[in-house]
Amino acid sequence: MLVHLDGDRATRLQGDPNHPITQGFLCAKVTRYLDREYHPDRLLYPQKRVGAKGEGRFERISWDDAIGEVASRLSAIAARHGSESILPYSYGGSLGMLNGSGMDRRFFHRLGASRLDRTICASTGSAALQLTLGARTGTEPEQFASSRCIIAWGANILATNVHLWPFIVEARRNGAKLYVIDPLRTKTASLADRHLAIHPGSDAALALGMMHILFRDGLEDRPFLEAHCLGWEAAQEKARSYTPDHVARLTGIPTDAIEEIARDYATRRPSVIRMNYGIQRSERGGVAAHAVSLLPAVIGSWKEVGGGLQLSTSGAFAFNRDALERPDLQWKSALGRQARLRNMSEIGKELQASHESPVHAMVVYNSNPVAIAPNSNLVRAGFAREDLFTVVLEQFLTDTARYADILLPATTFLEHTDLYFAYGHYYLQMARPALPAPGECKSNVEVFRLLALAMGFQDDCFQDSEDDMMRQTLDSKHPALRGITLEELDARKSIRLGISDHGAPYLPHAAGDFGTPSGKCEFHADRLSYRPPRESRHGDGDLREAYPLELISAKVEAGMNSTFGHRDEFDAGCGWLSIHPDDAEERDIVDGDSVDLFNARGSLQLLARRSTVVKPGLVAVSAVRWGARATDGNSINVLTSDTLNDLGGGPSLFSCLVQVRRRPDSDFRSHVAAD
Ligand SMILES: Nc1nc2c(c(=O)[nH]1)N[C@H]1C(S)=C(S)[C@@H](COP(=O)(O)OP(=O)(O)OC[C@H]3O[C@@H](n4cnc5c(=O)[nH]c(N)nc54)[C@H](O)[C@@H]3O)O[C@H]1N2
Ligand SMILES: Nc1nc2c(c(=O)[nH]1)N[C@H]1C(S)=C(S)[C@@H](COP(=O)(O)OP(=O)(O)OC[C@H]3O[C@@H](n4cnc5c(=O)[nH]c(N)nc54)[C@H](O)[C@@H]3O)O[C@H]1N2
Ligand SMILES: [Mo]
Repeated sequence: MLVHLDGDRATRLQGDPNHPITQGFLCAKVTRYLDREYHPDRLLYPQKRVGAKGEGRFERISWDDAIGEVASRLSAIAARHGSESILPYSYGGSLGMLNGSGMDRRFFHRLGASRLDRTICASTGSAALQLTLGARTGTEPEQFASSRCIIAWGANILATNVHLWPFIVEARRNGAKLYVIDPLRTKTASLADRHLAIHPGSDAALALGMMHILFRDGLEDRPFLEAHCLGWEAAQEKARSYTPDHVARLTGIPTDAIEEIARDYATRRPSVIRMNYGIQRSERGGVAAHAVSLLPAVIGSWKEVGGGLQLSTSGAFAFNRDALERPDLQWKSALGRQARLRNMSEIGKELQASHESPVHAMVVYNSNPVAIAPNSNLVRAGFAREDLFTVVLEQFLTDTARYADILLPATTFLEHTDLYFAYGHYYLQMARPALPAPGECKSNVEVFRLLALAMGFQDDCFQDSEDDMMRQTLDSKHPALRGITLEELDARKSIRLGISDHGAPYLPHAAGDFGTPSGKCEFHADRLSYRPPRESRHGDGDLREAYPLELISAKVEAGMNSTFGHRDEFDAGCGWLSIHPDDAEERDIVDGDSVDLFNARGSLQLLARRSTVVKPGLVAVSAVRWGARATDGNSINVLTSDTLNDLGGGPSLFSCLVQVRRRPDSDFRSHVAAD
């Protein structure tokens, strides 16, 4: 992206017209990033808590005092309770490698802190790809332009992946057909040729149903299966019972649509699947992602430009992560045991004082766990513990920042140097600061460097500059990084990774080459079956009686998880519950009514909107608004479950049963237009 400057002030942000993916435009949320950059609520100085935990009252202190206090408290806690009682918590605030998984990792490794299992977003789907393909390889976005059948599977492309859309538009201009498989009629779904409004969590059944039809009609690519796949015969056998009629009952998708998508997928070639992480955020999301990721092998579409599948692209290249993160500095017990691994999706449980190995200090950066982690009443209770020492590095006073004992002001991506690995595409990028850091903001790299020095860590790596760190990271044997230097990045900013020769289309599995133990695409037929999630209308009977509606709290165009929680429009957008007119009628709810959305885990106050974006039995709320912006102080995740799903230790955010009730005090029934 380009930053237009007037002196040292930015006047406009723009997509780089010369960038093959950005193509001159930015997404809805970042195009207005300057309002965030210069927002009066930016945190500008280090602060120390003076109010109660969570109250958000602080007083300004100096950086020297802040770093001194954090270092001495962490040292004391490590000495008294062991270093594993200290936990870093970070995720998607920055996709920069230095500020997201660089100096911070070195610091916590050296400290001997508990390790964080970063599962909140993508670990389930990643594990599924690993199982099927042996790597997280995926079709290049550019190749979508050559596809004739595109399936967006649990992928709200227009909202969350808008830079793929121009390629889809181009493909459709050439006659491609777009299917969207999503329980919600998202904007993406409403623009599809056919929207399959699947029951949440039933994707494995649909994938097996498609397999059934492909094999039944002889549409499979037998040579590809025979040469490059393992276990497909057993999967074919498994798929036999997933007849279109049966699958229609399991998924809520009409039989004719199941027949149509399977036939088009096999015959309108090349055909490609854009699976996104929406599909794996349910109790059985791992099996679902595994089942879907087998389909390209069944029809042999990995051979074609514009075929295959994309969930992730990150398995096609490898940086020198060891040099960047320095896992060798880690604490190990005399018996070689590594520090405890704590799952970030279970942070509520991890923070309970009664835990077998209690956490006594948290350092949070690039994340807002009080808002975004499931079962947030439990998370909040953990953060409220008086005996928990909490440090938060933030740009804004988020729900989590309110619980900080020491709150440190962070730079934005416009103000620090970083290396950005390719997410959804195959370009490596580097950015130098375009703008000066306001007030006393510091980058994560700088803060962890200062902390390391204050704690007396002598290792040379804590003296490294950002440039040192980038050179170390680029120093990889992986062919995709061959010849890419910091100098070249400085000159060009964005460089295509060497994933194919001379810029030829990237076809990772045209001739097999799977990274699995067998070297083949692996069909794990033993796992391939459909069981309904417990938290679904087909699941556990008792739960369903009390909480008959399924909640999906998916992402929106205007937000980035909870990052833009300070914006009024985003905030207002997340205050609505979409409920089908039939379900609203049954509960005497009209547009604009104030309602309680609740289950056994929590309750949330919202405004209702009758809408056919959801089908009967389903409700939807946009995610994730800060609790601090809601009248009752609650984020949507008071309702979501911290039950882990079936693969990779991920959360089951989208398997969530709820009930809705009109609030007794809802006597003003405002007139609000239905959407
Ligand atoms: N504008 C914007 N862009 C973003 C983000 C953002 O918050 N805002 N977040 C970024 C991040 S962190 C991520 S991980 C990606 C995620 O990108 P996506 O995976 O596209 O986003 P989600 O909203 O998690 O889920 C996508 C869709 O899955 C649907 N879904 C829910 N349950 C099921 C199911 O059981 N089966 C199927 N087939 N579909 C289901 C939801 O209704 C939703 O429309 O987006 C990134 N891009
Ligand atoms: N109900 C529900 N819950 C969800 C999801 C959902 O779809 N529905 N999505 C899940 C997913 S996919 C994800 S990835 C997680 C995301 O959860 P998080 O990773 O916590 O993402 P954000 O809410 O965007 O919060 C990131 C924070 O990092 C801060 N930040 C940005 N850059 C920097 C920096 O350079 N330094 C520091 N110190 N801070 C910085 C931002 O100000 C922001 O407050 O949420 C998950 N939770
Ligand atoms: Mo995510």
